[in-house]
Amino acid sequence: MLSKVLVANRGEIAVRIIRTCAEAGVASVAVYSEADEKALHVRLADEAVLLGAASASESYLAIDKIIEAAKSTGAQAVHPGYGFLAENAAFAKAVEDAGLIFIGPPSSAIEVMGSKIAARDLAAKADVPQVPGSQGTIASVADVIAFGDEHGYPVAIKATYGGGGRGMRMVASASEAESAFASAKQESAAAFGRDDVYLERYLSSARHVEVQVFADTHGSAVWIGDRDCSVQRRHQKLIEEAPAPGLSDELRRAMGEASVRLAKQVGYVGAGTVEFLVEADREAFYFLEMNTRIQVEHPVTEMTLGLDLVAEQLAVAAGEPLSITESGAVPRGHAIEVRVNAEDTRGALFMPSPGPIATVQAPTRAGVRWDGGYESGDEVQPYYDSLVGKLIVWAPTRDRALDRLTLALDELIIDGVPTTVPAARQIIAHKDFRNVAMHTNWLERDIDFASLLPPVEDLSDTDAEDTEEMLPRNEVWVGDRRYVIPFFTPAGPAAAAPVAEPQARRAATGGPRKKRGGGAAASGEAKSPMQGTVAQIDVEVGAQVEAGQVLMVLEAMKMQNPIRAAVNGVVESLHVEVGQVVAAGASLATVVAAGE
Ligand code: MV4
Repeated sequence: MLSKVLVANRGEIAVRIIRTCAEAGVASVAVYSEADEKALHVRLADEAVLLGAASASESYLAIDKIIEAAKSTGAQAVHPGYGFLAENAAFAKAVEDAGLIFIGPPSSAIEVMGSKIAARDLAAKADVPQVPGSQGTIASVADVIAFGDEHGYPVAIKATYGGGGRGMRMVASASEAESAFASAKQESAAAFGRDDVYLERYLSSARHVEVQVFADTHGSAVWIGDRDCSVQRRHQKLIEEAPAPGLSDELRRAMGEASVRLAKQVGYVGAGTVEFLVEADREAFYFLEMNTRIQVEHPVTEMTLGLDLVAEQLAVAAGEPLSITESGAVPRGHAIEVRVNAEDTRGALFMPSPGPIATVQAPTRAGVRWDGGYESGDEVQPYYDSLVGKLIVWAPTRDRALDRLTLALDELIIDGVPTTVPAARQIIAHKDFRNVAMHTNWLERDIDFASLLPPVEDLSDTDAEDTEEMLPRNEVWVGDRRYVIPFFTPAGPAAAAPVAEPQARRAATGGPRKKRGGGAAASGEAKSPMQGTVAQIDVEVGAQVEAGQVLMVLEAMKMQNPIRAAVNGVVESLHVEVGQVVAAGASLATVVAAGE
């Protein structure tokens, strides 16, 4: 077995890995940022190394610092968890080159699967079915229309170096091709640094089913169950379950065998997940992408198969053969996981709401597991993902698991921050979810999610003061893009927010609004409408700007939110830098109106 493992992550997955290390007799090294000095993963690990400032680029994404921490503590291996550097081929390579063991596949496998086009080519070679797609990256909008003419609409435009749905746009007809192509490229560039896109035939009401695979260094590769992850909002999974309900044994086996063929084709080692779209009624499945990491939702597989997948990862990394020698172990009962994020779901907005957690208390009933990253008194930081923990239930049948989950959600106590629990309760109480009538577009297309959750108006904060106050955010959809817009009104909370003003007038400015002749907005500070990260700054101090012009882009909840000038004028000052995390209401820039 390994002697010491550095865990290059934070929150619940770092805690999860450290706990298994302790069970396996493996010493653990935590790494942390200045914001995480008191974090649970730091408290639990045998040793901890400070990486740097709070921003992820200074800490959990700082490859050199992490390698140095592994060397200085004498760790033999590095576990990347999920997110951060988990699917960064350069990081895996740096770990390998430092003579350390990367707990995951070879960097070459990460690299291949990182290009969705290379992954599709490999899937074709391994005889894994997939939806029709373009021959590699496309050059222009004409390619979208030609593809739509040939294969029919809808068409999906996807980021070549993306994944997880970011940069993805659905094109319903030729008339939408131009704007979808432009915004897919723009979002891909912002999210992945490269704007290559490719095409696939878009399946509108399939389910999202993934297969867990595992391979060792002795040439053995197996598939061990599947999970349904169809319930997603803005490509964030909310609920996952195992086994995927309603699939025939033949379909499961065909998907499992296809997944193992792909894993073998790429020389895979360790835990991996192969994602598919499934049309269960047609017994059809289509490869989407392969995730080369342990996934957030791995516990539902563990609960139904009686496994510890992290322990298996450690064993494989130590060069041991897989303990699971056969594919297709039959799951026992049913497991469902709910992701619990510190988010304010009022008005179905899901705004990240970090802060101190007064109390975390998980239910204690039979068949319940809580994988948490925080204890009472800990603080959810604004710099990272808002996942507080995962509530997982197991029961002999899916119906009983849903009943148990309903009670467990009632019993879960998290005080101090709002959570996504109310949204999860609404979803699992829905008859379509109970009846396995959900699919990838169910939540966003068929369910009026906003109507399920309390409207902002009903619960708006009443601690407002002064005359100008930032109201709860509003959101506007332009095509498939979400824009969050703050409204500033003279008094009182949550008067119904207008939605019909032109974009330029709804610019993200706060502070006193000096009225000028004709009612034009005057100078002002551009304030952050939400907690987020400055992804890009488009102007310099002294620049002439027009009302509505984009000053910068704020990334929040994986969306790119333009911050626009309220007035024609000059940028007097910029108050933030790229990469900086800003709180809601933070001052971003000051624009002085022309003539002032
Ligand atoms: C698709 C798709 C339909 N057709 N591709 C989203 C995550 C990423 N791994 C792939 N995803 C999808 N790719 C084609 N050709 C449907 C999804 C998808 C999805 C789409 C919209 C809303 C929710 C979704 C949930 C899961 C998968």
